[in-house]
Amino acid sequence: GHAGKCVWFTGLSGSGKSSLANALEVELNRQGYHTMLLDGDNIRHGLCKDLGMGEADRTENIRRVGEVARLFAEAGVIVITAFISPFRTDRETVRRLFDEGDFIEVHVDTPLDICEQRDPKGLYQKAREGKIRDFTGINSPYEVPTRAELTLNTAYMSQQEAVGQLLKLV
Ligand code: GGZ
Repeated sequence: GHAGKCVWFTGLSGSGKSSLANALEVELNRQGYHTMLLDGDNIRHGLCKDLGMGEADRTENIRRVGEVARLFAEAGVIVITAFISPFRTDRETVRRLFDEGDFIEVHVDTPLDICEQRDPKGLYQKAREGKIRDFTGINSPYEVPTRAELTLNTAYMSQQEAVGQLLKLV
């Protein structure tokens, strides 16, 4: 049947994963593609509401998202995911669920200091104050991708430019 695929955004909180994922989805829909956007809003409040932010729970979160992404892709949908997905081995495990070329890892490589300046939800400040444990980039690791299909630094690039690069790849 029609080959679906998965565009997997990874990056820090506040890096811009969600806005890029949304902008990509809008453009793909405009071009007539059937898409499914998976993010914390529709996953962590439902399928994964039993999971927290410790390492094992993040691994399980990403495993479940990967399996759901594969199901949608098998149905011919372009799946777009926006999770921090901080651990390299977890991302590689998801990659192996897909045929070569059907998993597009996109590193939203916005530097930590810029994410922290943006701090749209005040979470970095809370983490600095010790009010959030295991906050990615502060007291929980983010393992930088070594084999991303695309790296985007939103600090030096307009969203329009970033979406243009994404469309060429998808
Ligand atoms: C990182 C956290 C944390 C901790 C709550 N660390 O920027 P946001 O707010 O909207 O997105 C972040 C989201 C991270 O969930 P993910 O499912 O993407 O994480 S993972 O892929 O690691 O499973 C952030 C918020 O939840 N948040 N606590 N401790 N981000």
